[in-house]
Amino acid sequence: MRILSGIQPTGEKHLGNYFGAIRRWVNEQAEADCFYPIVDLHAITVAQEPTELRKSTLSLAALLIASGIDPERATLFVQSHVPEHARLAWVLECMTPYGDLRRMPQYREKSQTHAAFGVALLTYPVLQAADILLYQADAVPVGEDQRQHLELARDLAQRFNNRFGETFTVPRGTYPEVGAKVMDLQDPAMRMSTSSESDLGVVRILDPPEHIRKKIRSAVTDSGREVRRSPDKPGITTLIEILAAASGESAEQIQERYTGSGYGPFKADVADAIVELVTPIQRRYAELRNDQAELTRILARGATKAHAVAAQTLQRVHEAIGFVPP
Ligand code: AQP
Repeated sequence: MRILSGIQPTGEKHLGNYFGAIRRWVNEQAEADCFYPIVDLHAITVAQEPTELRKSTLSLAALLIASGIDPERATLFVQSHVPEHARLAWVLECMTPYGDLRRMPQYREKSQTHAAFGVALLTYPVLQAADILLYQADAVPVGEDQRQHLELARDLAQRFNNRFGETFTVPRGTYPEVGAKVMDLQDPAMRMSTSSESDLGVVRILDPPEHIRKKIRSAVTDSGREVRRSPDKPGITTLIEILAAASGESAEQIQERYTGSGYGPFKADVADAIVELVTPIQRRYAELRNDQAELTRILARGATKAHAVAAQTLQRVHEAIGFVPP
């Protein structure tokens, strides 16, 4: 079983990234052959400050290891260290209908909120397909926001296989039962996101405990006092789901426990559960983040392993489409 999933070295990673992706990556690595790229080629689809990008690529590697990714088991690497990603993306772009990309929800959203953007904002789902198909991944653990991108990767794999013969494994997206879409604490109609408008709405894995408590205390709720999941209670629903994801309890158990207690004690417990979850990660991160030489070594080893697999796939692709070998 081969697994691939990537993460961008931008912003500080939040509970959505953790429940939707990172924690599942840690669980998968015991069972499967896992490839986890830090996708810096994706990060530059919007402008990045070079010093900051370099720094956040290494800090993200430290955060992933602190969260439990074991570089001896999983292949942790930087996407730009393996040139086959960009090379396969070009081949796939040549067979991707323009209309399919214009319909992608993230393109529609970001093209409206950014004053100027490059064409890569339109084409990056094809690069994402290349990331997955290069490693012949069977499964791709991601959050719900990636569902349409995964469909595109499947379509491209099937289209390529039909036209040129069996070349790619057709991947399937896998989504968690809880935490597939963690919502913003200030605007529970929106997904919790790095580029969210209000910092108060986003709980970051590296937030100090007092910030976490403040964010949970200030989370928007309705004026009632019933701890219950319901479409007319999106704020409370978000907090119940976060507590369920952090504690492993079901939403029903949580609702039962807080019957009649009001929002105060419930919110305090949500904050405690998050602090308990992130404290050991923060401690390990503080130990790792300054050892740049070790992080660089780990990423170089990962790139060598990733390159060996990626080069084989690209060679098969080039043969299939009729390129003359070098
Ligand atoms: N709110 C979320 N709930 C569940 N899963 C989420 N993911 C992101 N937000 C949520 C999942 O996290 C993984 C890595 O995402 P990423 O950092 O590479 O990029 P992203 O999805 O673009 O993250 P952001 O925070 O939302 O950044 P912006 O604001 O720049 O778009 C993916 O598996 C994703 O599904």
